[in-house]
Amino acid sequence: MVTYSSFLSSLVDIECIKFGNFTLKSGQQSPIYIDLRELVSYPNLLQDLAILFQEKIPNNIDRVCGVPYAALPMATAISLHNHLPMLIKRKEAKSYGGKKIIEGKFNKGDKIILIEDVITSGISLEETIVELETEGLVIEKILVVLNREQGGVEKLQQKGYNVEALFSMSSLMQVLHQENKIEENVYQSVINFLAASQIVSSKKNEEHFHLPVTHKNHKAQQLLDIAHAKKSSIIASVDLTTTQAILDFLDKIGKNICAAKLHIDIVSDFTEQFITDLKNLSQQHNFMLIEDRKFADIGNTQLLQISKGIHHISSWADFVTIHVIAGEASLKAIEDWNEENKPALIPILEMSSKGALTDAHYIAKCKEFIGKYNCVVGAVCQSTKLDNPLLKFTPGIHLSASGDSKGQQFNTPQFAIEKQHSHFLIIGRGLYEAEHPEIALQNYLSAVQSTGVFG
Ligand code: 5BU
Repeated sequence: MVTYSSFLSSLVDIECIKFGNFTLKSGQQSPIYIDLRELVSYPNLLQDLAILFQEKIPNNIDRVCGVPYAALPMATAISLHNHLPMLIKRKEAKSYGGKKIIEGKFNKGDKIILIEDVITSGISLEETIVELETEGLVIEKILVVLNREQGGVEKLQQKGYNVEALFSMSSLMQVLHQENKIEENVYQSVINFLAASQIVSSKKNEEHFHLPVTHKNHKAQQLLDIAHAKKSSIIASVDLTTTQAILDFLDKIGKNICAAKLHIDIVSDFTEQFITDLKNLSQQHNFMLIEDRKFADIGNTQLLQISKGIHHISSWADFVTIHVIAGEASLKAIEDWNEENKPALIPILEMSSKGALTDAHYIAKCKEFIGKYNCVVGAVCQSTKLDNPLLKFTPGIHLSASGDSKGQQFNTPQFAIEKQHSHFLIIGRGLYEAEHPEIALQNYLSAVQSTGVFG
């Protein structure tokens, strides 16, 4: 059975990925060279690629379209594997016989999946998209083998296209490193090279929105310190229901997140030992703990809910979420609570779900008082702007889905950071439902870091 890492290892074996000293088209010197055109000579690997892509193909697709040359055999493999009719987008229109730009049968309005080998700045894909749309085709999704992390994916996503890459340069390097496919010094030189080229490409953009460095609340300060140290403002929402599944998942991704958010009341086999294990893991991988309990009662009951019961949340959670529907006094009760290591509060101002009742009036009323309390570090919201020093936590983040069938609405990490100025991104199913959460996390991290939020 093909896996992401076995596929990448094969790409190194057949020298589609090479390490050394190469001069790129731009004249730049690079320690890594990737050319996926050679794949055409390896039918087994093309078949593997089709298998890896299979889960990323939506159900409603009418045609698969390949762009010459590297993506042609890939699109063919996908077409055969999924019994999807294929189209070819010519490089230049034929100069005879009707100047056709697309080969193959299609109808206007057909939904297509566009296959590309590599995306860099996205310019050539943009040109292709215009040509296909002019022919009346609807680009439902764009699948790319490699995201070179030079802004192309983000640019197309901002234009509303659903783009997904199998690998990014960073995730690819991480996998090869973990698989011992490359020497440590080669790994380091490529990582340095990638970091430098990302800085160059991000500097081409205008002013960035930055994650603050300091905060008056010590828990918020700790969260910011971790985020900057790891260059990750990602909070994993671990909505898994058994203790082992939660611990296993966090052990895999813990080193690249700044916090884990739990719903402790969905854990079916909760034990005291779980809290011990969770805390140990959070120390081992240096991430903080958020309980998304969404308290919504009078002050006195909330204090009991936070500190008592089998979950005794205040003994382990660094932060808890809270609705301030019960009014300012319910918040003040927690501020006045004389408990040294009480969790900091993240009030919910605006929910991500369709038809949420958190309207502008409600949000404005909440904003009138939440900033007064030292125990409040920020708020959960979507497009609502928050005043300094409140930190913005945004759930409803996914790289490839726009929502679910139960009301959730997703935005991309780039949208949340660049357009909504979110400080921390809360990601659930995008990570824990991924076949390889570590690789998925790398893709989310690349998207976050490409915004320049870390300066
Ligand atoms: P998802 O799998 O990425 O959709 O998970 C999102 C998580 O964030 C999940 O635990 C929700 O309960 C939580 N959430 C949310 O999605 N939207 C909100 O407005 C709030 C919390 Br508040």
